[in-house]
Amino acid sequence: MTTPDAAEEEHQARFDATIARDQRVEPRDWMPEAYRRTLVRQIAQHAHSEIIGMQPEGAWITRAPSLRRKAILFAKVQDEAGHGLYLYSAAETLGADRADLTARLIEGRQKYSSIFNYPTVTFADVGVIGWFVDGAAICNQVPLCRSSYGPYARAMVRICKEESFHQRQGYELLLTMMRGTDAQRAMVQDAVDRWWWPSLMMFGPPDSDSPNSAASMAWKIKRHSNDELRRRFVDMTVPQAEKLGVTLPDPELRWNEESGRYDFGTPDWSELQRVIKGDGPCNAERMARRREAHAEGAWVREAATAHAAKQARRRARRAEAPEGAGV
Ligand code: FAQ
Repeated sequence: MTTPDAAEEEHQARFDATIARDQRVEPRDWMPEAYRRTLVRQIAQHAHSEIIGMQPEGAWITRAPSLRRKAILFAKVQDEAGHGLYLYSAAETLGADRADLTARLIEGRQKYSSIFNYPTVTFADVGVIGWFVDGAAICNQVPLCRSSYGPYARAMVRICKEESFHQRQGYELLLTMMRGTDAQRAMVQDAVDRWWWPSLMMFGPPDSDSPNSAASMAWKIKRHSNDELRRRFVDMTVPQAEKLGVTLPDPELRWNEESGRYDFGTPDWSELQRVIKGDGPCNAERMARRREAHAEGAWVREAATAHAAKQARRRARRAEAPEGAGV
């Protein structure tokens, strides 16, 4: 007879082999509890970020300068809601409950990305969010399409395709503004100055101060370290800034012949910690709006639950009724 310990070891060995072969772990498979917890944590934070991330740009929907820009912005903000929903669904395949995850967010027990705690002061911020924030999201999330957990990796494929459209619309908006007046060019440069460092912080703390990275990389949830992804973002963005005609606000930024990459300055890590802990410029406002939206949506959840119960009762009656009874 197999003892519980031996069964556990067998499960663990099968899981380790799946990871080593670069195969996917699926919801039906046994997985270590710490792997499951890490995934729920990361996927929930990611989902919360998409939902809170609707706010900074959403604030410009009523003020977009043309019908075309309004339609694009509407579509983008709706996409972020969709991303949140795919991600909450992925978390549910791990046994998490979406209502519980939302409660954790609005009670401040779960995090969301620091980047969404900065204000959108002008319409150029909409362009810079697309260029920097969606650009950073692409750098971070394309490798997550190969994450070891199947439902997360598959959700990422579609999300990345949409993020790519988001990044392009942002860059195109900025190109248009840069071809405009001096005042428009100054607005773009000002937005670049304000969003550059917070965008670099999106990738998380430096590797030396990233408690979750070692396990997440061993489990192939994360494929690259925070610092490596930050570097890739800088390498990708500098030539785009040159083409656009803006200056990135980092005096230490320069091409390194030897490494074939850019060297750059150090973000203010104390600022990242402050923003993560709730003391960023807009944390209180973002959370208040999220709580308000949740309360405003209560009737929709109640109506959907009542409708689902009615449908279930109908299905049960139909199943019980003799054939041809027409219930
Ligand atoms: N903000 O040990 P690590 C988007 C936390 S979606 C807040 O390095 P990990 C789309 C971290 O959770 C943007 N907290 O952690 C969009 C951990 O806390 P915990 C979101 C942060 O997980 C665009 C602690 O610090 N993207 O932009 C941040 O290995 C435009 C220690 O850190 C994702 O969520 C931060 N910046 O690596 C939407 C991508 N950084 O839980 C609208 C998926 C770190 O131990 C408009 N997530 N923390 O208490 C990831 O890749 C990872 O979770 C990292 C963090 C890289 C974010």
